[in-house]
Amino acid sequence: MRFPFLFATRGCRAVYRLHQKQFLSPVPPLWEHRSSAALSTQLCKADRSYYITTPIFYVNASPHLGHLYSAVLADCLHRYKLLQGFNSTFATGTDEHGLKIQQAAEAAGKDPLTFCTGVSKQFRHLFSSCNISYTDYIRTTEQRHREAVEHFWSVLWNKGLIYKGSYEGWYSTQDESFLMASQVGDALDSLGKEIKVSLESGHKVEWMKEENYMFRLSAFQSQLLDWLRGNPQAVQPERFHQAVLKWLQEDLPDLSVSRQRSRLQWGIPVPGDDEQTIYVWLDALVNYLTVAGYPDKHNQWWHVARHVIGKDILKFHAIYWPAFLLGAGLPLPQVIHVHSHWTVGGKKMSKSLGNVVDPLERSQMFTADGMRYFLLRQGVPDSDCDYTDDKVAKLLNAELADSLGGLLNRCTAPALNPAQVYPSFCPQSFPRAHGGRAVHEDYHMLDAIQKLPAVVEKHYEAMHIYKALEAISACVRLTNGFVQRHTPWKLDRKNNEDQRWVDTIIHISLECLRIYGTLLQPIVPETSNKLLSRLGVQPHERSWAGLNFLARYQGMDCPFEGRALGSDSGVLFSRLEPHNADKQKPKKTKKSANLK
Ligand code: ME8
Repeated sequence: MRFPFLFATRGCRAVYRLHQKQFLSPVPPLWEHRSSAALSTQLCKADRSYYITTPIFYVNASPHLGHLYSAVLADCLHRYKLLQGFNSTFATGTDEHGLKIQQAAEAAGKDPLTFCTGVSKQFRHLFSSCNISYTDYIRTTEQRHREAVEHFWSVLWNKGLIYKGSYEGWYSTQDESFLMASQVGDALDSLGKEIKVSLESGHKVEWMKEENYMFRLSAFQSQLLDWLRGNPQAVQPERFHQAVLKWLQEDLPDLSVSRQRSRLQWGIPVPGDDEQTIYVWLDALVNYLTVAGYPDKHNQWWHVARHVIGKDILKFHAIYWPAFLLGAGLPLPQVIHVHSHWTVGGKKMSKSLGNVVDPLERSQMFTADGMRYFLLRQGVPDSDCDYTDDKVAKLLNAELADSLGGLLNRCTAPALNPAQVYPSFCPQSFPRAHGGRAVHEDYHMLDAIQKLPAVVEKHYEAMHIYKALEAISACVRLTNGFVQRHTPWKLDRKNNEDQRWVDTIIHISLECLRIYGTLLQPIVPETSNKLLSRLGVQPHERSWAGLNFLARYQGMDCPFEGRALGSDSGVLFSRLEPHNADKQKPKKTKKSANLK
């Protein structure tokens, strides 16, 4: 055993160096891609694949708000990359093996597969109701996944990275996680009995002693440290990167990667040993490879993998998973995007507290776009956020209904736009040099909107979606301010000069709206579609490359000028009445209900 292990480890190092080089080679920002056609073609050929995943969700209970949040974040990144012309694959699905699921099925009096199929369908239904545009929905009970896991196990085994040993220590079934003594504390259960719990999750832990298979995790400590130090963007945001580095400086014992079949039947048996079941986390993590086509067709996608995960599963993704991959000689994920949690009433959602927010119900109440907008506008990856229905209603009314919807309504209303067209821009009214009818603030607005796509791109890339939305929202306010400042409804249409100025104001405002609609597609696909259709923007004109704000101001032709608007299909986003929105929660005082 010893020789192949040493050999394998050296082999891994060689593979790792190769990939690290790939990690370290700087990828030019996307706006540089566009600055040179030749470079762009070259890079696009090499870099056009994008692969984004959500965690696969446990089917022991129905989906909650946090699950939708992970899915919406990943969906937003996927849609954004598609707009940029990338070939993007987006995987989500359900994690169906393990003791926790076995026990939940038993409690429900169902056989495990029937139980899993039922809950997995609920996730699928939620995701389709919320326009989560995944390209693959994986269930770990599928045959393709079983084959991938068996192959992956055999690779690790053949490299001498798995050995038979015995594990004695704490185990949390809720987290499906092994814990060291330092990670365990005392607590009282609901009957006042003393129990041991995981300090991190608060879930009950039990002492277990078992013969099982161990993975040589300890052998990867320094390679993992090198990977993280050499790739400061590998785990984002920074605070989570630091957390992983800290863990890696502590003891990193070998990891138990199987359970005795007598205790855990609901899982994939260890190849060649029917007495053991593969540890559910090893099984689950391999789903990312299964979707990519592992073991023989994964090359196109695997080297560009990015995982969106919640902070609770960081250790599994940033330590165990990269170690398994290094062991198997596979590239490491490009980025692990970590997000924080949603709390309700300042507390973790839990059945016992009765504060679990049902995302399906909320998306029916606030619309799918409404929930997507709220989660992405208010969710901050760095820190936990508290959910209330009241906050949702206030935010959506202010930003989608009043600000964005109001702007569209003003500029397309027959009173101001009787011809129902994208009117002409008059360069004399709004010259590049001052001197027309535009004032200082108007130039400031044009400048801000000109820069907006690059700002949004930067934030989308870093999964700081809330910052992108903050920037868009600020620009919408600027455009509303522009219209308000010039009160086009007061101008005299019979006067040619006034008429040209009115047209110019509307042209600019519609151009602003076109930019907002295009940039918002990954966030609120239905609302954006409605907005862009009303402006007469065709589906092929909605990509990132088509953004080109206010071409006429830059002396170029504008393809929209003079074009008929699309038909009016009603208000962009209906205002929510507080009594509808606040169905469950007691009325908040004005102060506590303030938006962030
Ligand atoms: O951990 N706020 O599945 P899971 C925000 N099957 N996001 C939350 C959240 C909250 N309060 N609670 C959960 C598992 N999430 C494993 C994953 S992956 C190979 C296996 C989100 O059903 C968050 O992304 O417990 C978390 O990581 C994910 O749901 C996992 O949910």
